[in-house]
Amino acid sequence: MTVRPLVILPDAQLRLVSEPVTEITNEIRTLAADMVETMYDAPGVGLAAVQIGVLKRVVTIDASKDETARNPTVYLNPEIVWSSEEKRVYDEGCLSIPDYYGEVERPDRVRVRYMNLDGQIVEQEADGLLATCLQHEIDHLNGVLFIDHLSKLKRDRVLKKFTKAAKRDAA
Ligand code: K2U
Ligand code: ZN
Repeated sequence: MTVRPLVILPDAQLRLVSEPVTEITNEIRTLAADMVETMYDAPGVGLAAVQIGVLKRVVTIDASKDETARNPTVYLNPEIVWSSEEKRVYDEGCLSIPDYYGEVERPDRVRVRYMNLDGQIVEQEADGLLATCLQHEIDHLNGVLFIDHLSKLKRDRVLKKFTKAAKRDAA
């Protein structure tokens, strides 16, 4: 397993739509293992494959509160099949937009359908941090970032800050 470098805003890759996984190959299994390693190293609660530069619909999440017992879940081709009417606001962050946080309102509970690494189709109902993270990660697979749920003013400010930093780092 390898810790892979993170793709950071304003990298255009973050705006691309990721491709479905059509076959569970050793390459997919290695990708998932590297994502889990990278997620814990960050540290993060979740990670989408695009955040390490791979445009495949693969997500890893470990929203368990007990940091000593690692329990990651690998989601292949995850999709939200039901969302609650009730909403919840969470102060979100993103490993691709380091050290920036903003309040995002999302459905409080969701039901997600995905394929696991054994090729089985699974449905899972989630609430709390897991529900927020699932929606955040599936947004990533569609080229959507949590700043897109903020005001244009805040989004433009963040984009300007990270674009300036990227130019400075390139010089
Ligand atoms: O996709 C990512 O960038 C990892 C995200 C996952 C996440 C976003 C919002 C809310 C919960 C999870 C985070 O950077 S992981 C770090 C984290 C953990 C809890 C709350 C905020 C950020
Ligand atoms: Zn993110």
